[in-house]
Amino acid sequence: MKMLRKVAMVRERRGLWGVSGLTWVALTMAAPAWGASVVGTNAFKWGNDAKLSALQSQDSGVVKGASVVYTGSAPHVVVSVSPAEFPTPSFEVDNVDNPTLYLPAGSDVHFTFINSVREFSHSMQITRQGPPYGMELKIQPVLAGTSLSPVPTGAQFAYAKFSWQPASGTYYYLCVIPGHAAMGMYGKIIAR
Ligand SMILES: [Cu+2]
Repeated sequence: MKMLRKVAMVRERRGLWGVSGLTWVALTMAAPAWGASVVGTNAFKWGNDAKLSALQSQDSGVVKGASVVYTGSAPHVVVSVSPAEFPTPSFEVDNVDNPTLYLPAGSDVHFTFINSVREFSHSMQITRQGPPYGMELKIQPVLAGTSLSPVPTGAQFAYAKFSWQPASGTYYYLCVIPGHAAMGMYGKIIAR
Protein backbone atom coordinates (compact mmCIF):
# COMPACT_ATOMS: atom_id res chain seq x y z
CA MET A 1 0.00 0.00 0.00
CA LYS A 2 2.62 2.41 1.09
CA MET A 3 4.82 1.77 -1.93
CA LEU A 4 1.89 2.31 -4.27
CA ARG A 5 1.05 5.59 -2.60
CA LYS A 6 4.66 6.70 -2.94
CA VAL A 7 4.81 5.83 -6.60
CA ALA A 8 1.65 7.83 -7.22
CA MET A 9 3.12 10.78 -5.35
CA VAL A 10 6.34 10.56 -7.31
CA ARG A 11 4.43 10.70 -10.58
CA GLU A 12 2.40 13.61 -9.38
CA ARG A 13 5.43 15.56 -8.25
CA ARG A 14 7.39 14.88 -11.42
CA GLY A 15 4.50 16.25 -13.43
CA LEU A 16 4.22 19.26 -11.19
CA TRP A 17 7.82 20.31 -11.20
CA GLY A 18 8.97 18.72 -14.42
CA VAL A 19 12.14 17.50 -12.76
CA SER A 20 13.51 14.24 -14.09
CA GLY A 21 15.02 11.60 -11.87
CA LEU A 22 18.32 12.13 -13.60
CA THR A 23 18.33 15.84 -12.76
CA TRP A 24 17.54 14.99 -9.18
CA VAL A 25 20.43 12.54 -8.97
CA ALA A 26 22.80 15.11 -10.45
CA LEU A 27 21.68 17.74 -7.94
CA THR A 28 21.97 15.38 -5.02
CA MET A 29 25.38 14.18 -6.03
CA ALA A 30 26.60 17.76 -6.33
CA ALA A 31 25.33 18.62 -2.83
CA PRO A 32 27.54 21.53 -1.84
CA ALA A 33 27.21 22.65 1.74
CA TRP A 34 25.73 26.10 1.20
CA GLY A 35 22.96 27.01 3.57
CA ALA A 36 23.83 24.06 5.74
CA SER A 37 24.41 25.97 8.93
CA VAL A 38 25.09 23.98 12.04
CA VAL A 39 22.82 25.02 14.88
CA GLY A 40 23.48 23.82 18.40
CA THR A 41 24.84 20.40 19.25
CA ASN A 42 23.73 18.07 16.53
CA ALA A 43 26.57 15.70 15.73
CA PHE A 44 25.30 12.71 13.78
CA LYS A 45 25.53 9.24 15.25
CA TRP A 46 25.15 5.84 13.65
CA GLY A 47 22.47 3.31 14.44
CA ASN A 48 21.95 -0.23 13.24
CA ASP A 49 18.88 -0.72 11.05
CA ALA A 50 17.50 -3.25 13.53
CA LYS A 51 17.02 -0.37 15.97
CA LEU A 52 15.33 1.98 13.54
CA SER A 53 11.71 1.31 14.45
CA ALA A 54 12.53 1.51 18.17
CA LEU A 55 13.91 5.01 17.68
CA GLN A 56 10.98 6.05 15.49
CA SER A 57 8.50 4.80 18.10
CA GLN A 58 9.78 7.43 20.55
CA ASP A 59 7.75 10.06 18.72
CA SER A 60 5.18 11.49 21.15
CA GLY A 61 2.78 12.96 18.60
CA VAL A 62 -0.74 11.99 17.63
CA VAL A 63 -1.60 11.76 13.93
CA LYS A 64 -4.61 13.81 12.82
CA GLY A 65 -5.01 13.59 9.06
CA ALA A 66 -2.00 15.27 7.44
CA SER A 67 -0.84 16.69 10.78
CA VAL A 68 0.93 15.39 13.86
CA VAL A 69 -0.09 17.06 17.11
CA TYR A 70 2.22 17.28 20.14
CA THR A 71 1.40 18.21 23.72
CA GLY A 72 3.25 18.58 27.01
CA SER A 73 6.30 20.53 28.12
CA ALA A 74 8.88 18.29 26.41
CA PRO A 75 7.43 16.69 23.26
CA HIS A 76 9.63 14.42 21.16
CA VAL A 77 9.41 14.72 17.38
CA VAL A 78 11.04 11.90 15.40
CA VAL A 79 11.48 12.85 11.76
CA SER A 80 12.74 10.36 9.18
CA VAL A 81 13.66 10.75 5.56
CA SER A 82 11.08 8.71 3.70
CA PRO A 83 12.70 5.41 2.66
CA ALA A 84 10.71 4.97 -0.59
CA GLU A 85 11.46 8.42 -1.85
CA PHE A 86 13.22 8.09 -5.18
CA PRO A 87 13.30 10.32 -7.19
CA THR A 88 11.69 12.97 -5.00
CA PRO A 89 12.61 13.14 -1.32
CA SER A 90 10.30 13.85 1.59
CA PHE A 91 10.19 13.82 5.37
CA GLU A 92 8.06 11.38 7.32
CA VAL A 93 6.69 11.51 10.86
CA ASP A 94 4.51 8.66 12.14
CA ASN A 95 4.19 7.45 8.54
CA VAL A 96 2.76 10.78 7.38
CA ASP A 97 4.63 12.53 4.55
CA ASN A 98 5.72 16.09 5.26
CA PRO A 99 3.11 16.53 8.01
CA THR A 100 2.20 19.84 9.57
CA LEU A 101 3.60 19.67 13.11
CA TYR A 102 1.57 21.30 15.88
CA LEU A 103 3.85 22.16 18.81
CA PRO A 104 3.07 23.75 22.16
CA ALA A 105 4.55 27.28 22.17
CA GLY A 106 7.17 27.65 24.87
CA SER A 107 7.75 23.92 25.24
CA ASP A 108 11.18 22.31 25.02
CA VAL A 109 10.80 20.31 21.82
CA HIS A 110 13.24 17.45 21.31
CA PHE A 111 13.85 16.45 17.72
CA THR A 112 15.44 13.30 16.40
CA PHE A 113 16.23 13.42 12.69
CA ILE A 114 16.91 10.08 11.00
CA ASN A 115 18.38 9.46 7.57
CA SER A 116 18.28 5.79 6.61
CA VAL A 117 18.30 6.36 2.85
CA ARG A 118 21.32 4.72 1.23
CA GLU A 119 23.65 6.87 -0.84
CA PHE A 120 22.09 10.23 0.01
CA SER A 121 22.70 12.98 2.50
CA HIS A 122 19.85 15.09 3.89
CA SER A 123 19.27 17.72 6.57
CA MET A 124 16.43 19.13 8.62
CA GLN A 125 16.39 22.83 9.35
CA ILE A 126 13.74 25.09 10.83
CA THR A 127 13.06 28.60 9.58
CA ARG A 128 10.26 31.14 9.28
CA GLN A 129 10.87 31.34 5.54
CA GLY A 130 8.02 29.63 3.69
CA PRO A 131 7.71 28.24 0.17
CA PRO A 132 8.20 28.51 -2.70
CA TYR A 133 11.80 27.35 -2.38
CA GLY A 134 14.29 27.71 -5.21
CA MET A 135 16.81 25.13 -6.33
CA GLU A 136 19.47 27.08 -4.43
CA LEU A 137 18.36 27.83 -0.90
CA LYS A 138 19.38 30.90 1.05
CA ILE A 139 17.69 30.31 4.36
CA GLN A 140 18.13 33.17 6.82
CA PRO A 141 18.04 32.67 9.67
CA VAL A 142 18.05 29.00 10.54
CA LEU A 143 16.40 28.77 13.96
CA ALA A 144 17.27 25.15 14.76
CA GLY A 145 18.21 21.95 13.00
CA THR A 146 20.95 19.67 11.83
CA SER A 147 23.90 19.89 9.50
CA LEU A 148 24.02 17.62 6.45
CA SER A 149 23.81 13.98 7.45
CA PRO A 150 26.52 11.50 6.59
CA VAL A 151 25.51 9.09 3.81
CA PRO A 152 24.10 5.81 5.17
CA THR A 153 25.69 2.63 3.86
CA GLY A 154 25.22 -1.03 4.72
CA ALA A 155 22.84 -1.82 7.58
CA GLN A 156 23.18 1.58 9.19
CA PHE A 157 21.26 4.80 9.58
CA ALA A 158 22.47 8.23 10.66
CA TYR A 159 20.63 10.29 13.25
CA ALA A 160 21.03 13.57 15.07
CA LYS A 161 19.20 15.19 17.94
CA PHE A 162 18.50 18.83 18.64
CA SER A 163 16.06 20.81 20.70
CA TRP A 164 14.14 24.02 20.10
CA GLN A 165 11.86 26.21 22.16
CA PRO A 166 9.37 27.71 19.70
CA ALA A 167 7.54 30.97 20.32
CA SER A 168 4.01 30.90 18.94
CA GLY A 169 3.94 31.35 15.20
CA THR A 170 4.30 29.59 11.88
CA TYR A 171 7.54 27.96 10.81
CA TYR A 172 8.80 25.50 8.21
CA TYR A 173 11.17 22.56 8.28
CA LEU A 174 13.12 21.70 5.16
CA CYS A 175 16.16 19.96 3.71
CA VAL A 176 18.88 22.28 2.43
CA ILE A 177 20.35 20.00 -0.21
CA PRO A 178 19.89 21.86 -3.51
CA GLY A 179 16.60 20.94 -5.14
CA HIS A 180 15.12 18.93 -2.27
CA ALA A 181 12.88 21.64 -0.78
CA ALA A 182 12.04 22.79 -4.31
CA MET A 183 10.77 19.27 -5.01
CA GLY A 184 8.69 19.19 -1.86
CA MET A 185 11.01 18.16 0.97
CA TYR A 186 9.48 20.55 3.50
CA GLY A 187 6.60 20.86 5.94
CA LYS A 188 4.91 23.44 8.13
CA ILE A 189 5.20 23.89 11.89
CA ILE A 190 2.51 25.68 13.88
CA ALA A 191 3.44 26.60 17.46
CA ARG A 192 0.46 27.72 19.52
CU1 LIG B 1 17.05 16.13 1.37
